[in-house]
Amino acid sequence: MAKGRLVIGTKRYSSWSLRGWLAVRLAGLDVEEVVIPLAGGGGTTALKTISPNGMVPYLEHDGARLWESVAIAEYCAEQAPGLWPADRVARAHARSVAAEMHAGFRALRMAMPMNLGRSFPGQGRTPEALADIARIEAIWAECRAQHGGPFLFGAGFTLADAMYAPVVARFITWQPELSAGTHAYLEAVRAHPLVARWYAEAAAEPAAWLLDKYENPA
Ligand SMILES: N[C@@H](CCC(=O)N[C@@H](CS)C(=O)NCC(=O)O)C(=O)O
Repeated sequence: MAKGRLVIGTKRYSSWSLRGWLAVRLAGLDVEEVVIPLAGGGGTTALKTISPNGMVPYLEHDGARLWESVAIAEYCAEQAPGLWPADRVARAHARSVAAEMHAGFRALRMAMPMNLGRSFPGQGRTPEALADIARIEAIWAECRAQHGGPFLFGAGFTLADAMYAPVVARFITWQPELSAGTHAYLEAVRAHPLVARWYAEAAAEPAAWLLDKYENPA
């Protein structure tokens, strides 16, 4: 029997769920996966009785209860320490860029929501979103220059990559102008087996879960 459960939202749209799911899968936790179709905009009533903050991801594992993707990520790193870089200085850097993602880039998240099944080139380019994109490209370039790529901290996919995986998905969907180095990083993350699996499972979700606000953005 599984040691708990991971509650997530619609894979096509739920960027925070993707972060938590990647952390849990990278750590190899034995948990049942429960997918709740999102209503969008915080209106998913089913979550109010499941998750303490009414949001996904939410993890129950071996007596522990965790909400907030960053708390789930840190818990997973306790179970599998290799999810952060081994070097102390690199680990500090990885934690900082992961925390910056968790705390920020709201303009990008609002202007270019995650939708794994669509393509919206040229749309969503508000000045604020473009400023967020510039900062993200600078973070990725610095990390990859220091650690050699293809991921942010070298050859291994860490929790820093998990935190930015939904940004990769946004860039693939919304196609802002990006550097060659950023494109190389998008390809590396998109090709990771867990990311590929998430995309495939998103594509198999029922059509009834589609939300007009994300399929036909203004
Ligand atoms: N700060 C939270 C954000 C979680 C969040 O906003 N999750 C969204 C889905 S991506 C949610 O649960 N929305 C509830 C809803 O749409 O009803 C985290 O890091 O986990």
